Amino acid sequence: MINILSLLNEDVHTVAIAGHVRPDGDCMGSTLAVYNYLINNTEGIEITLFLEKAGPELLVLKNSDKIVNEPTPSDYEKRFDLFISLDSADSDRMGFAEKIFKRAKHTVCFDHHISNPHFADESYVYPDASSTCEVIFETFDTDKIDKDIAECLYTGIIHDTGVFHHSCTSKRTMEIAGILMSKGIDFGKIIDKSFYSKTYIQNQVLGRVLTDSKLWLDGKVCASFLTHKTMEFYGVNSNDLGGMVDQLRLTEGIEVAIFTYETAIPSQYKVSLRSTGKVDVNKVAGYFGGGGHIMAAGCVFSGKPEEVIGKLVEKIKEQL
Ligand SMILES: [Mn+2]
Repeated sequence: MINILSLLNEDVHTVAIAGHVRPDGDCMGSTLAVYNYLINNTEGIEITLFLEKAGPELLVLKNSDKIVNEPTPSDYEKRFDLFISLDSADSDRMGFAEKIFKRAKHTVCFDHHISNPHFADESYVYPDASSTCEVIFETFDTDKIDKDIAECLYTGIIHDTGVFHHSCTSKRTMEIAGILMSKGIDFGKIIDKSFYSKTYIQNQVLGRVLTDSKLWLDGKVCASFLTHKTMEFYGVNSNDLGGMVDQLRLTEGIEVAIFTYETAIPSQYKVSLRSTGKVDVNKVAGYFGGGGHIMAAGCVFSGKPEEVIGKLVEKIKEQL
């Protein structure tokens, strides 16, 4: 694995870092880990982190307040010497930052999504890694990882492994987590505050999603959805919906959990899929233009929610 500092040769004066739209724990953790690491270990280089606004539980990470959520026209005109993309399975997943990526002189991508087409000039894609934070850890010198950086990396790892229980968790994941613990992080607090804690409204919506869920294919699929209208009723947005599909996945006897919600565009549904092992949901999502991992994937769909779920169930059935 390369050392991330080796990307910064003498011609690099400006660096842009970006993740994916609707940043999750791994996206925030990996981008901020790289941002903080480069800030700590370089001099005279302008470093900018472009990312959409994340949920408040992730804004506790060091230098979250330095993130540029809305680029200026001059940001769009600039040609950055180096662009580092993290946790983004494709260039369009970067959202607004894709424009900045396309103008950059040299682009590098670090990721763990199996569907990543190696879209950058240099791509480091490790589908066996639990998270982009795990990939990024390997590019750092362990002794240059301070407590703040360790918190970023640990956050990303616990989010993408579902606190060390998804199958993407490996011996190496645990070794890395152990090294990060040795940096003095309050791991219990990070897990509770960033992963498990929910607002009252989020818990109410979770209750609604569980109540409305239906079983398909003799109980092998559990699916539920939220319309935009229901989301407005509760006053929640997409950031509040993390963990819904994971709770559905815990339903006894199921092979696949489906959770979908209507975006701001009427009849457009964002789908999350989780598998318990038999079904490759990356394939299912891929059929509808999405992607992800074997056990967790997503796609976007247009139609009525019952139709969306029906079409997904048909594709799942082919694998059972
Ligand atoms: Mn990730």
